[in-house]
Amino acid sequence: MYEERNLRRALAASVETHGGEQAKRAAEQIVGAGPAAKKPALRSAAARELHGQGWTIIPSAFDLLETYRKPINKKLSGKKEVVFNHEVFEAGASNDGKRLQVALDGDVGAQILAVLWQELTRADVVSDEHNVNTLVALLSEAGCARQPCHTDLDPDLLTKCTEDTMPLLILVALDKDTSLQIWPMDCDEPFELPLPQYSALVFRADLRHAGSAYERSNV
Ligand SMILES: O=C(O)CCC(=O)C(=O)O
Repeated sequence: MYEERNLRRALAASVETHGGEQAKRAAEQIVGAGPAAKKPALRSAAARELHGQGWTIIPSAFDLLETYRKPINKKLSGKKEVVFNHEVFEAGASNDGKRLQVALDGDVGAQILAVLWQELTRADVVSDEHNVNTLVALLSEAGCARQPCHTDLDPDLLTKCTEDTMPLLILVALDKDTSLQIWPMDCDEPFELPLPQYSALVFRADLRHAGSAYERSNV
């Protein structure tokens, strides 16, 4: 069991260039989008920031996800998967076992993905090549260490990606005091990027980052 008052909840989702048709259809119903009309290349201020520095924040767009806290909490009180969390990023390295995740699938997952897609579309950071899929809730238990620096996909496999086809990751902070460690391009040192409650961090799959250390149990 996790102490309700000590939980911070976040959602992480991936935006990839394949899969996720169900969520996209659900999203299309919400936003009323018809059959895909080819959009011009991404050019909103948020999209320019995303591809210029590697990330952008969509502020306070996700307070309506509060509605889904009950089912998310229920999932988090069940069986969870351990996420890598060792000091050295290598197979078999020790892991404190305090960074955990659970897949958010089924109807609730599809509904949340639809909300995400709607906001990503509104912010104009996704292209017709993107689909949103693979939704997880992340939980860091008290004393969870910082993750090692990593990218979620191998950057060597992404060199041919355009802004329209670059896979993206989204981290939604459902509680206060969430952050992510970020290594901007060409920087050896990370900085801690605070994520305001209900904001979403959208970042490119080639951005180096790490989950923050947390003193108290949180997501
Ligand atoms: O736990 C977090 O805040 C981020 C996790 C993460 O970046 C990852 O597992 O790839």
